[in-house]
Amino acid sequence: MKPRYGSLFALVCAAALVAASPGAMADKKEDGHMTEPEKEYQAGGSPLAEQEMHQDINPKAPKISHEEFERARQIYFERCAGCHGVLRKGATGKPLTPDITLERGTEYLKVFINYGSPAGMPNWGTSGELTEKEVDLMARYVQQTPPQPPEFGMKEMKATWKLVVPAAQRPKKKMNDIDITNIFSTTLRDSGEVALIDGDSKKIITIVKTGYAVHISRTSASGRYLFVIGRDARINLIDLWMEKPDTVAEIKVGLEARSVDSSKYKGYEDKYAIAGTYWPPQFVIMNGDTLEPLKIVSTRGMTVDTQEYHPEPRVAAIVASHFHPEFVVNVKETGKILMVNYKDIDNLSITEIGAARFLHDGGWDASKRYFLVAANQSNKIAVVDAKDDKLAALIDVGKIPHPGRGANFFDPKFGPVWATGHLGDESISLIGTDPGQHKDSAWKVVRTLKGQGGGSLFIKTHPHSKNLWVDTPLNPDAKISQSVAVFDINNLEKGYQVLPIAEWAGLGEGAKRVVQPEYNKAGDEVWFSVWSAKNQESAIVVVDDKTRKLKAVIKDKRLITPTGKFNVFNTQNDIY
Ligand code: DHE
Repeated sequence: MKPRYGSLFALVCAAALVAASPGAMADKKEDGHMTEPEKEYQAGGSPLAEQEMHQDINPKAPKISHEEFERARQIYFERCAGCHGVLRKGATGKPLTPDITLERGTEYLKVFINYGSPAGMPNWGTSGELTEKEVDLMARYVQQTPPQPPEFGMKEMKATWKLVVPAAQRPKKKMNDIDITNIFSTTLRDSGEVALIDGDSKKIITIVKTGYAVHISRTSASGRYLFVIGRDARINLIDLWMEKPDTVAEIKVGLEARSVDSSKYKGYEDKYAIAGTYWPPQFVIMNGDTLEPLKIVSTRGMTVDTQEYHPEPRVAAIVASHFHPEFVVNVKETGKILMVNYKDIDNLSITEIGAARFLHDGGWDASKRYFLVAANQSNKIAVVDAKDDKLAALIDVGKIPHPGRGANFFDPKFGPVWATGHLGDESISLIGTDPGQHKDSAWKVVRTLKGQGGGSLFIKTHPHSKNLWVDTPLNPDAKISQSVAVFDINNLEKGYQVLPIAEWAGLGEGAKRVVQPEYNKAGDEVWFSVWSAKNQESAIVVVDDKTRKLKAVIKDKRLITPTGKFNVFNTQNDIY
């Protein structure tokens, strides 16, 4: 084993040296380390840090006191679990189970944690994020038996379920004079709230308290209800018909989560809701207008490629099918897409489609028959045919695709395409999506555009627009992370124009990352979040889509860390 350790050690140290030179620090991607914003993104805190877990003494592991174990456990869930998994079985990061870590030993692990690795492990010690003592502590901690957070079944869900306003006591018609179809449900990430912003007046209608590090909003099929999910797996059901829209039901569906949606198939509008959890690895089908939990299904099982058992396959994106009474549930670690038919939930039928690891986010093509989802660490896009419930294609794209819901438009040369940007490189892949009329282009990357740089999270257009917007909030260069690139769909060869969105916001100090373009209902305005830290001012910048000129800046001291924005109409109708 020694020589292998030696060469790995050399690699790690070489990487550390590169990272230490000022030039390399400016673009740490060159040496394989994660950039600072990327680290925050991938290794964001998990609510499991606060969860009680049992320490199991492993006689072979180095000594660790109970207090040290608790401190290390907290660090692990705040920094490491996002990549290495709750049970340390590995996800985007390598597995860290005792069979591996005990063999490596404390000294080796310390070097690794301190300097990071060219494969993407952040340099926790040399970056100053962890002290020397903490590095030593973490090296000893990862050799202990991983503690397991508790399960969360029907009893626990029911205990957290609150029907704030029963359906019968809710308004029979819309009680406000807001155009609710043009509301933007805006994630206020670090205050655990959403701001409902009137798309017409650009004023905050109300702020609703939601879960911890709130993540996404989705709209019910009728457009009346909003579902908001926090990382702590708390869901708020907000009724937009109320005089002042507010929570009418609430539930916690696990200990950590990211995704929620509701049934959209004809005849089942607003009937069911679904949420997927990171921990426990499962999804739950609920009553659509009360959030009463009805059916929980585990996602534990075999991986698609090596066909090995995985104990914690997290649920990533979920969408509601328009072709069948089904939810499309994307399971990250197994790389499987589950078509969950809700027609008879007592005799639930699930079609399991093998795709690739690790499934993350995605969206429909323009016809809403095909769902395209990023298998991010495989550098692929998987395409599911939601009519025939089959895998239509697995397509190689750029490095770490990250589409959000992607962007659909008509390419003058190749016909209908769906596009994704990438976290790992500057490319934008355009995939043909029409196997009927444009057979030759279907499920192929027909064009690769060059964007501003890596660190892209979201891409957007609108059927009424000629613009394709690509953000780059995780790029290490502030100039790039604080601006956005816009392409002319009818003249893609021309390249992009850069708009200095953060500058337009006129804010003071701050990261000012420009994130997630979102259209208004009419498709003539694009909204961007200018995302700074919790204690700094943030804003939303509204751009006129036709002229690409600044239209409005929304500032309010309540707009704390705005990130995702979800226009009710566009989200309801899957327009992107
Ligand atoms: Fe997200 C969507 C998971 C970090 C903003 N994010 C998603 C989805 C998943 C996911 C699975 C798809 C949900 C769906 O469609 O049902 N996100 C994760 C993570 O695991 C990750 C990497 C780390 C974490 O600890 O959570 C992560 N996400 C972030 C952020 O740091 C972002 C940029 C800011 C924030 O608010 O937290 C962020 N994620 C978003 C947004 C969407 C999203 C805005 C929805 C985009 C859309 O247009 O639909």
